[in-house]
Amino acid sequence: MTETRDTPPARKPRAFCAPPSETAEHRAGFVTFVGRPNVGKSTLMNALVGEKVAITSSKPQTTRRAIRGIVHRASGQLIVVDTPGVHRPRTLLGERLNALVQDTLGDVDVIGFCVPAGEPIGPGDTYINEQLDAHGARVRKVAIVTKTDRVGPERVAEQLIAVSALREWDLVIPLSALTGDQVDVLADELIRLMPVSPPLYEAESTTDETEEDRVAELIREAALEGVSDELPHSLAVTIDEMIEREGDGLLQIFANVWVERDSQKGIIIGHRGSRLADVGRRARGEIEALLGRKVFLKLHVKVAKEWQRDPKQLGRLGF
Ligand SMILES: Nc1nc2c(ncn2[C@@H]2O[C@H](COP(=O)(O)OP(=O)(O)OP(=O)(O)O)[C@@H](O)[C@H]2O)c(=O)[nH]1
Ligand SMILES: [Mg+2]
Repeated sequence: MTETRDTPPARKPRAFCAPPSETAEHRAGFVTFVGRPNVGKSTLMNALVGEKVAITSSKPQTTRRAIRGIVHRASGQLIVVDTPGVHRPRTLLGERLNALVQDTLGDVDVIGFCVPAGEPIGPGDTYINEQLDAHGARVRKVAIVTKTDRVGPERVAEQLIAVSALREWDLVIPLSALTGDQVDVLADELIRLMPVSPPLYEAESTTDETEEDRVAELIREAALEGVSDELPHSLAVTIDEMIEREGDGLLQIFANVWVERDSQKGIIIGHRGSRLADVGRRARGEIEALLGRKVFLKLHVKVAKEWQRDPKQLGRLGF
């Protein structure tokens, strides 16, 4: 028997659950967002997932790993792979981050090329666009004009025309991850481009990042705020231990904030430790929100000389 719209309102609504039928055509697959640093890739992934899976900041090179965020919709599932911004590498770390992006591009169903609405398309963007040629028609290509809330409709239209001239895209879409405008439209369109497939992740999961990695990233995000020049690039965070205190069960987190030079250590710590205390306070708030419990956070600032250029130290820091 089919249900009609005349169903009496008194009747208890059924929980929505897509029946496993052949006509349902549940789709699932991988999409990666690529683009220059700072164009809003991680903010967009978080908006799609509905949770802060990746840290974001106004500093370039915020993302340093391929981070997966899972988007669940009735019609399908998207596994978003957020990647580091592609840039001209100046260090071994930079080279490795660019190589990571290249590797990721070969592994996905859809590539989402991101350009901000307010900045003209430049050599950095055209370089990345050319890299997409290596991935044939099997990989769908979508252009995403980000940060539309920052400009007027005329500028958005200009950018849509400019990006459309780069290649024949499967989709060109303007959106704002900040206001959420068009984010759901993108999710629906991306699902339509995915292969028919059962869900690849369980319904509750939003990422496969470990708790420890997420905690380290939240500390790095807090440390990034307010620093400038080379310092954002020089920061790395590792976790020594996350352990419950006997008695009250308080979660104790012991973490290291790495910098590359002694002078940077002083900046991070600040006058009488004031800056580090502030970083710790902000990070702890975010970590408690993520884990849903009280934590004690102890940060140590350490120097790993020129770690961005040193293969051994890069390995130790997880790159
Ligand atoms: N106004 C506005 N700002 C945005 C939007 N999306 C991102 N931003 C801001 O742009 C900055 C960079 O955002 P991210 O998401 O970290 O950029 P990214 O492309 O992941 O950067 P990398 O990881 O360094 O490559 C942050 O300050 C964000 O708050 C948006 O839709 N509107
Ligand atoms: Mg990012």
